[in-house]
Amino acid sequence: MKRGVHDLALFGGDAAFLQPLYMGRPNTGDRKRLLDRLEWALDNRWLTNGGPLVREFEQRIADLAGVRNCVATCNATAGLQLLLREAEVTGEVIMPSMTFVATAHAVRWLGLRPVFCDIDPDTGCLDPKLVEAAVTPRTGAILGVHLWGRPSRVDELAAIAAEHGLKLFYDAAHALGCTSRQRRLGSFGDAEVFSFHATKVVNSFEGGGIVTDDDTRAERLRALHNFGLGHDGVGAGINAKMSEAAAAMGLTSLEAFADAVASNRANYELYRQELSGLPGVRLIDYDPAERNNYHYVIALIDAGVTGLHRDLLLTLLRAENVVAQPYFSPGCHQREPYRTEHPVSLPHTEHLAEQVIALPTGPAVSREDIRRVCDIIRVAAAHGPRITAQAGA
Ligand code: T4K
Repeated sequence: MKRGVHDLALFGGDAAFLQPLYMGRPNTGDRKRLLDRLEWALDNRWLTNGGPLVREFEQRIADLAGVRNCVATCNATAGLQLLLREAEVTGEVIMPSMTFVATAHAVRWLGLRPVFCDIDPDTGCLDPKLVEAAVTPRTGAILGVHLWGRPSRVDELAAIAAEHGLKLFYDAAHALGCTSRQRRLGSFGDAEVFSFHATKVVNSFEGGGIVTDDDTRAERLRALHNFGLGHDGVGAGINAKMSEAAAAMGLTSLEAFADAVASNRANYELYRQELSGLPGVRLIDYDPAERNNYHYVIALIDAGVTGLHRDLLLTLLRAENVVAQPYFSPGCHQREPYRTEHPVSLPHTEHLAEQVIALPTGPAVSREDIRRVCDIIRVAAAHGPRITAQAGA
């Protein structure tokens, strides 16, 4: 018989955490700095349409990515759409399925077809060999994703794009402050898009940033995200601007970025230490030669070894008030409308999606919290088959 979440509590029904422990807690920075900025914007009576706080935020993000231009947007999904629209991409867009569904929906919403390509299991990002094989006369662009801030195979993808005359863009939603061979993510391909959603390492409540070295592209994007005004050549634009309130939060969160990365890294290392040697539970690695923001602590749960499926572990954690997330499962190709419209089998993506779990981290999560989360995982993994039988799973 299937049981409710609370019947599955491992610690005698007493919640291990009295308050929910979330992954994705916002990095809000210094509240006084935020409120001062908001006051300043109100006094200034300039609230949106390329105000001074947005301009300052754009400059800081461009500097961080090591590029000439950043166009701040209302979110990253709209940023991806603007890029594809500006480049007049048609037909098919080759992309991974192992990503948040926003990447695929951004493409589909424009009437383009996402062509899902399997990943390189070492990186979780597009496998260039399979990208090459997926190119057809209908291909309009390649859209890579730097999953969890780990870099895509940027050189190989650039070579494929150049050979076939394709645009190459990156969804860099997770990748602020990360590098590929010491070069900042954000500076590859024709352009990249960061997300500043509340749950990201730097947040502007909602927000995105398109970064590119191409001044003409940036100028056209700037017009396109403001109804196309001021640039007759771009056609019909839309409203995808960032507000001054969002930029106030973005700038404040950015001031806390270095501290957030340091605490994320310490959290990641503690999880690693606590879970090391636990059969069937493995944390994904970050290349020590690269920079990463360590924003995601991703554990892979091998049910064949633990006797406990990832979904049941998520339920057990939830019963103890720990809100972890299956980022990203199922893969986009297994979600509607894609699975009905264009069924495809992607073995590496499916294998990874079956195992993945994003654990609570961020500046609001204490070392004691992490030890307790790991206690729960250890107990669950030690009794996997029995718990599975009891849950009727
Ligand atoms: N590409 C990639 C690879 C992405 O990961 C994303 C977004 C995008 C593109 C699109 O970027 P945007 O257009 O959003 O800028 C969340 C976010 O909504 C989404 O932005 C993010 N990726 C995705 C990974 O996560 P949900 O539906 O899973 O979020 P939700 O509400 O379940 O929250 C996740 C966790 O964060 C929970 O444990 C609660 C906690 N949380 C959340 C919010 C909003 C907080 O503690 N405080 C908060 O304010 O999608």
